[in-house]
Amino acid sequence: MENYLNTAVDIAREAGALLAQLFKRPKEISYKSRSDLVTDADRRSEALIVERLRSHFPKHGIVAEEGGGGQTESDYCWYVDPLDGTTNFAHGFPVFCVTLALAYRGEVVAGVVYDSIHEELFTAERGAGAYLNNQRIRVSKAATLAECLVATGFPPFADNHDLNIEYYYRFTQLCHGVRRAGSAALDLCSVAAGRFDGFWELKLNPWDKAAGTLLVTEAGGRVSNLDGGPFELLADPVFVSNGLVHDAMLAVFADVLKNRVKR
Ligand code: 2AM
Ligand code: CA
Repeated sequence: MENYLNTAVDIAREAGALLAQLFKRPKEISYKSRSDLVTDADRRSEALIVERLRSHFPKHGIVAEEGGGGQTESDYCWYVDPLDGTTNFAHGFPVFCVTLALAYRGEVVAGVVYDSIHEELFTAERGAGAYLNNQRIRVSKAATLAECLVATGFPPFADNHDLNIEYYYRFTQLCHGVRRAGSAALDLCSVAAGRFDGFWELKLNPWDKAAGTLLVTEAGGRVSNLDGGPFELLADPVFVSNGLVHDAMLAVFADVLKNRVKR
């Protein structure tokens, strides 16, 4: 497993260096749909990552956001987001990353998230802890909502997810604040590193959350869906916390939902 992780780290560093270089130049933006933009950097980063993964692990499956991967018969599958935070990248806001995760029979066993602008490398292997630049990280110790900083995310144009505005509003009243930085993989790492005490997002793809959720659990945090049921990589939504405030946050989601249904 260490070999898989080391290779993933090398690839993430190489792709991250490419993104940092392209970030300084004028961006070429195109649209997958009205609300889904993509840049030349997404495609170039993905081409690099897929090429490297194929040469190291020719039998492994690859699921990559821009469609460059391919499924195989292997028990091993890589989930790749060549640029998480594309909207930030396109606008010149320096919050984005590369993320790769390896799943064995559907369970994520290793993950890497690399923020090349701030030179922060987050890594985790199942059962072996979570690390930031090779230093062990742990979730925060906040035990009440009143002392929490939490985070969420919205799809561009917040298509069909207006309920999240209500969660956002409610948590703004209950804790230090709600951040919405625009890269789900980095938000998850911020929970793992104890910067945020909780994070949820209603609609994400598996490549956005595969590595980051492993980071959180390996840092001692808890992951579930929004009603406390089991988290599933291939389903929505995702909710992570330091564990200590998990139940209190679940109660807020339930309360918002209940009051909304009544209206
Ligand atoms: P991306 O930058 O790789 O597209 C924003 O909070 C998060 O949502 C980002 O991680 C972003 O990933 C993701 N995202 C962007 N557009 C999305 C969409 N249409 N559906 C689901 N997730 C999306
Ligand atoms: Ca992406």
